[in-house]
Amino acid sequence: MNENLSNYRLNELRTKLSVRPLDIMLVGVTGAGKSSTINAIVGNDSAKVGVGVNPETQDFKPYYLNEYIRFWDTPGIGDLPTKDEINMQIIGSYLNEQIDTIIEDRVVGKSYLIDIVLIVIDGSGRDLGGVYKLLNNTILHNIDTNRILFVINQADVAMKGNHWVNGKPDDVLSDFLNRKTESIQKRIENEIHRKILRPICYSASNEYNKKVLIDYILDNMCKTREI
Ligand SMILES: Nc1nc2c(ncn2[C@@H]2O[C@H](COP(=O)(O)OP(=O)(O)OP(=O)(O)O)[C@@H](O)[C@H]2O)c(=O)[nH]1
Ligand SMILES: [Mg+2]
Repeated sequence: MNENLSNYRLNELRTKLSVRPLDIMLVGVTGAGKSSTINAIVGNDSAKVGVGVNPETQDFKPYYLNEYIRFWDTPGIGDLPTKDEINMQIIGSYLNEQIDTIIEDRVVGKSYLIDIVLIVIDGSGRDLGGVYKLLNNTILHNIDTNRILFVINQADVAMKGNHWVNGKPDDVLSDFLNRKTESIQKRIENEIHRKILRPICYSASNEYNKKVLIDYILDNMCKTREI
């Protein structure tokens, strides 16, 4: 529990990432567990976690895992429609923000601030309406599909807490999670008319599969950042 990940794959990051940190923005509906995910990875309680589905995070804030990886926490969608509109506009402007690329103190060009959008889905529910809203209203207009990743949190309560044994899913829950992942992938592909990578499942509050989550992010950002 609470394994420190700040040195995880560090040599690889050090040799391959010559410029600024990888920036990963977590988005999703309120209560999906974006802030909990950041806390599980970054390893302390720096991102404030809400109670149940009450909206908690109100602003856009960066959290460093180490000097090479930075996560951005964002407010969840599904609160007030007017607030959702504003937050989706802000997400769009972050995705379009370009910053100087600096190598050895020299500006060598411009690149997007946000490298990857991580869409955090609550694995305990079925409703993908908030995810579709985010995709259709802002994400798809502002970033290439190959820089969007989908992940499923709250694996522990996917079957209402049943079949979660000793900090991991038993065979019944594993099978359920596999089918759920496949179904979420297909539903999203139908909605956006594009192929997506098969999502992975984890549990932020149980720290289950958090290395799988980091691997998933690092292994799939190779196209843009050559990891
Ligand atoms: N059982 C379970 N609960 C979780 C998990 N991840 C988060 N939660 C709980 O879900 C609730 C919401 O978590 P947050 O991390 O605040 O969710 P958020 O997506 O940041 O929410 P907003 O900031 O409102 O957008 C809290 O009560 C968490 O403890 C998980 O993996 N399993
Ligand atoms: Mg939050």
